[in-house]
Amino acid sequence: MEVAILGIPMDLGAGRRGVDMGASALRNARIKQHLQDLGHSVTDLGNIPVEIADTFNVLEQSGMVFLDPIYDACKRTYDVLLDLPENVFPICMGGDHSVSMGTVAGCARGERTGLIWVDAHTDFNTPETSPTGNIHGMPVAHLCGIGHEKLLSIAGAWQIRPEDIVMIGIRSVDSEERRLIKEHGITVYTMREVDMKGISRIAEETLKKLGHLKRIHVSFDADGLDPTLAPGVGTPVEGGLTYREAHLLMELFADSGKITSMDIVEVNPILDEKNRTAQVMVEMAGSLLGKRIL
Ligand code: EXY
Ligand code: MN
Ligand code: MN
Ligand code: MN
Repeated sequence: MEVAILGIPMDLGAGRRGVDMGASALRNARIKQHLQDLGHSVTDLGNIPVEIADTFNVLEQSGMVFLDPIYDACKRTYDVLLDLPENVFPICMGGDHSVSMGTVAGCARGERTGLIWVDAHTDFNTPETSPTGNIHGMPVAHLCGIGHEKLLSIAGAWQIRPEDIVMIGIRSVDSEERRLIKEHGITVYTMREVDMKGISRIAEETLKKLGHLKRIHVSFDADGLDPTLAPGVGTPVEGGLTYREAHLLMELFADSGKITSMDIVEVNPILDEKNRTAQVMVEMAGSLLGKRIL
């Protein structure tokens, strides 16, 4: 397969510094070589230019922290992805999860697209419901067409339908966010469902639910994994996906042949232990792109 990796070194949407180095950490964990060893042809598109938090003055606007520079980075990301040839599989390396407003919209290439959101959080706050103002807690709402008009001009450019979204690994939802998730009928597999049903049945149900779609984007937040496995994240929550669950999930998605793009986000090397989190996320990308033992 033709794979393109793209860095979006942005931490403006998170409440703390460090995820801007996530893309570098993934390159340092040899993401390109790992995918090439699986037989893929990999092009590194470099990084999207992003403002640096320390040098930016305007903090909060309309209940959102760093709205303008986040918009700029997402718009640039969207434009680059939209221009990629149809056969290319993009891997978008964040950056905090606000990058997905650009990546998901760009990877959709103007077509109806399914979205699999692997995360501890549902990221479905709006500027009105957010307890923090941090935009990385808001990308899915914007992708569904609710939120601030400036961000909706990218994220909502090709709206993801709520019925085309499946979330897996969820274990932290704010109270107003919970109401919105229910109102919009988003399919959510919390860790309780992972424990009760097992990950293989969840993968099967997810693929069945999204089976009518030609394009499916997997947005993988490193904090979906258990923090003992992926300590390098800014918003860790106990009780996440194990190594084996996450691997099998990626493998079963790969088997479907339906996945057309991926995000790897929220890897924070400042908080990590010897780049373990980036390494495990590189392996997840390998499994999603067809790595097999035999
Ligand atoms: N729900 C909280 C908020 O909106 O601030 C926390 C969001 C964390 C988002 C992380 C990265 O997925
Ligand atoms: Mn997230
Ligand atoms: Mn998260
Ligand atoms: Mn492996």
